Amino acid sequence: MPETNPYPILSQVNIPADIRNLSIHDLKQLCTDIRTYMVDVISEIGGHFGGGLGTVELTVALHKVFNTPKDLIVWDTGHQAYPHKILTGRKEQLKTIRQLHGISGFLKRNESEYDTFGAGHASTSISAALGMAAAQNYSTDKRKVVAVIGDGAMTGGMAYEAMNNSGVLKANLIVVLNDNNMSIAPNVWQISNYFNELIAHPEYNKFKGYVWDLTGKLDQFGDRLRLIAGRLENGIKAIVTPGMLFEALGFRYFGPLNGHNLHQLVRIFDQVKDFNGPILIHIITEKGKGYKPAEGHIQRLHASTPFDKVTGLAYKNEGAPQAYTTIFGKALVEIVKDNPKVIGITGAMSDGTGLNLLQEAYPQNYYDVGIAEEHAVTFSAGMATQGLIPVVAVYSTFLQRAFDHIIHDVALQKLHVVFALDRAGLVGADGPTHHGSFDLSYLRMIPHLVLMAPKDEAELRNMLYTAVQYKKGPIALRYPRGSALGVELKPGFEEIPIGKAEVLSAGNDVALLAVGSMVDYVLKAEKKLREMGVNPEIVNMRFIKPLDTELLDDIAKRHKKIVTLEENSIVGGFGSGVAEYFIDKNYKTDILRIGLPDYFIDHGTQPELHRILEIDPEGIVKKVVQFCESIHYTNEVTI
Ligand SMILES: Cc1ncc(C[n+]2csc(CCOP(=O)(O)OP(=O)(O)O)c2C)c(N)n1
Repeated sequence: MPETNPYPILSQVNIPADIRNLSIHDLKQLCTDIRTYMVDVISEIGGHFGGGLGTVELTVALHKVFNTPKDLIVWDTGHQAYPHKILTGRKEQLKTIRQLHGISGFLKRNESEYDTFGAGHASTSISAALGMAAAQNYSTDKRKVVAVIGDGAMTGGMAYEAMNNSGVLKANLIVVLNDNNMSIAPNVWQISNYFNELIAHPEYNKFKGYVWDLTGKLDQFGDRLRLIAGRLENGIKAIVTPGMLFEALGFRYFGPLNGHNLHQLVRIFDQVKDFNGPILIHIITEKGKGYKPAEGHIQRLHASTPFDKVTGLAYKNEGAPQAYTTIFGKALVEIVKDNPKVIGITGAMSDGTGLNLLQEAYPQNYYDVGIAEEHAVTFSAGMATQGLIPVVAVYSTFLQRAFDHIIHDVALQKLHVVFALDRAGLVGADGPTHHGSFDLSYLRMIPHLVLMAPKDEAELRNMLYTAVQYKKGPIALRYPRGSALGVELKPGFEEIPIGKAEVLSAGNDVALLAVGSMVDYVLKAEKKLREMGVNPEIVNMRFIKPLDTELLDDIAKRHKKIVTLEENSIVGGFGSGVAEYFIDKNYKTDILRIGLPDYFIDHGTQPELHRILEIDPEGIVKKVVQFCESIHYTNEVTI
């Protein structure tokens, strides 16, 4: 029997031009093919999933109606753009997504001319698209610009700043609001609740059907008429209200439409694409659409490691120690049990940060503020003024958003806010938008802020406890993505003296000063170093700020060679702090800083990236031995 092609239409499509002449019937089959292909590929290799399943019809409709790549589509965040990648020349490459040297899991300008704007962090699309739309004023060959933003990303303040500015500029910009009522977890968007109530309203549905039938026959004037008719209709004032927020900001609002009705999407895009001024098209979609396990799953398989296609369940990593995230979440629950003034705050990342455990145990001590990291920080500052102890649990990369808020709202007022930074260091498959490469640099410079990094999960627990006890001002701890080391966890907590390091091994050839994840790697490198005749003193510095200056003074007396190790950019990080201290003290010491280089690091697994950057135990041995030899050599020449 001849094999049936599982993707009959998709196998004939490589770029958007291939779909422009397809019938609606074939386009619908194309949507089915894309879903099947996504399930086949992503179940094998893992990746973002639910969002993309929800944007299949939207992606097909956009590329059918708009003349991409000349016309510009800006995807917010980018995790939902797998169908876009499939349709824009990267069908085969999808099999390499998020892998070393493979394509990125997000949009990347240097990956494809169809990726108009790089992203990974949420809520940037309308601003970027507005900039592109404004740029058309300087061009004779004008492009149309479309931003696609999810309801989750709409909880980020910049989306509103951009909409306000769009209205002022009267820019020719189409915003598609992809509303699936989900962020990663169920969304915390107040406006969404409002839409839902309206959409569920029987009068709304009755009227909507009537108006749609009538106006559907009236091509491009139909939608406008629909709004006007809505305003006139007696007793159904609610019908015009879904769009009123956007209309107040200067947008013409269309919707809500069924975002899985391809025919309807093609028609609305055709109708509005030549309109002037800002347009907002509100579509309702379902995250995980078309794949039963995702449709039924609470997080709609937002992202997953490889999984069983039938059940949707991720294959288990048997025997791996608990993740740092879980250790943190459990420790916080224990702390809150004894101290109800401690409050956990997340920006739409409850599972990602382990705060879901707090949410389950003590919901009244838990806040999800939406994808709004700036707000999360200032909200916490406000809480701290009232004697509460907020713990902002956030990925290192996303806290970058709130830099001014940490300085202006927290540190300047010496407020006791605890920052628990997950995913510090290289995160692996998510790549440069998500690596936590900079927190030691951007936090170390802030006055009054205490900054710590645990060497293992036991120390993480104690540092969290220490941070909660510390009443004098802001205090942060940062820990890596993934499994912890599997060390024994003692019941209870111990307070760690602020600014005190821990000497782990004695030696007199070189001092290896490490923080966080690098401590374990240095200990793994130790044996090899000693075998090679290098006797290192090994220190777990614990504190990046304040540094243990008493110990550093002592080390400066005993060592001529110092190596600092951190999983952070070497620019402005822990090593820079040590070097600055040594310069200020006029210590004549040679310092080698090992850390992340001063460029953006692509995606790959954590071990792959550590190996390539030579910050794994083998790389550390190599660098330390070279350093010791080169100093030795230099000294000989000088003498
Ligand atoms: C600034 C920032 N904070 C947090 C995240 C993590 N994050 C990635 S996607 C996502 C949910 C996005 O929801 P939505 O925009 O509705 O898209 P959907 O996945 O529902 O299609 C979150 C919170 C992020 N990417 N950027």
